Amino acid sequence: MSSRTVFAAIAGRANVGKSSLINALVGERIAIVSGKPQTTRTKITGILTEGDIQYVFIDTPGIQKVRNKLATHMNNAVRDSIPGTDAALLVADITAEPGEFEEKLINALRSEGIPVILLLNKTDLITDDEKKTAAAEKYSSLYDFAAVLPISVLKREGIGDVLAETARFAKEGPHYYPDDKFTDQPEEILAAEMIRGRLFNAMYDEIPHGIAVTVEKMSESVSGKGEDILNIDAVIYCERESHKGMVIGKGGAMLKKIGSAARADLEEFFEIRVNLKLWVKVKEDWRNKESLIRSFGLSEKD
Ligand SMILES: Nc1nc2c(ncn2[C@@H]2O[C@H](COP(=O)(O)OP(=O)(O)OP(=O)(O)O)[C@@H](O)[C@H]2O)c(=O)[nH]1
Ligand SMILES: [Mg+2]
Repeated sequence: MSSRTVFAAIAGRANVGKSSLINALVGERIAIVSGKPQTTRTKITGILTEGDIQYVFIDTPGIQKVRNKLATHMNNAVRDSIPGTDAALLVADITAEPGEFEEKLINALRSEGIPVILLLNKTDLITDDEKKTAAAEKYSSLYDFAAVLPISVLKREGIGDVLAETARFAKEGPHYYPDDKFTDQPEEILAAEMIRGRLFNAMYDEIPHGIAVTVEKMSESVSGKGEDILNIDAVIYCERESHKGMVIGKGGAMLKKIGSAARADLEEFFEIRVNLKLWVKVKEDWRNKESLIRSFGLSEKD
């Protein structure tokens, strides 16, 4: 049987559902999802192998106005993800008009000569079919898309169509990754992101954007009862003392809540008992310090 591989970048403005989509496509929670814009900070590879075809999807941060050095790195991660891919999946919110961000992205994709599949996500939010068609028409006047698909990642509608359209751009050749691999992210990064995801979701209204999580140590041991345990030591970095206080919460309540939710996620993902230790530290203005951005694994140059 001949084998084929397709590389597809997932791009779009913040909060449109790119990370939700990569998780749905791959069938694993490899990218964190939140209702807050600018959740994803680096590019994340999700892999799906079905029969002879391997899909390599690259989730990217939502493009944004540059407010600090981290934002520049996030936008660069998008720019660096596009060249060399066989197709781009441009995700947009079907309830919103195309704007400056979409036009910029479309222009960048046009200049790279990459076929673009437009995914109009969140169809579950509109019941009127005419509105769906109107959105598709508005976008279609901007570019000659390879396909325009209305989808709802939330309802799992249209995911199969996304795969079918992406498969059209697959190229003959050996698979790039082993067939059972679903992400190229190291375990430490996956674990750190799961913790950051819980922080984002537990502190929805007050969460400061300047939060980073690093996993300092991951090691396995055996408990007194002979049970395998994964020990994870992680540090939550905040930009200010006041933020640290918020993350810890009254009597440590918030940190406890985040810790136990994150531990449950980690146990489900790694399929092993997890002993999670969390520390909270302050690194002032880290989002403007290149060395810290790099040490948190957020520099695209690494
Ligand atoms: N109603 C609805 N909500 C959705 C759908 N897909 C994703 N969402 C929600 O949209 C929000 C943003 O989802 P993400 O997947 O984090 O979006 P993103 O594009 O990766 O965002 P950034 O990483 O910040 O650029 C979350 O609250 C999701 O639950 C959908 O099909 N319908
Ligand atoms: Mg995302």
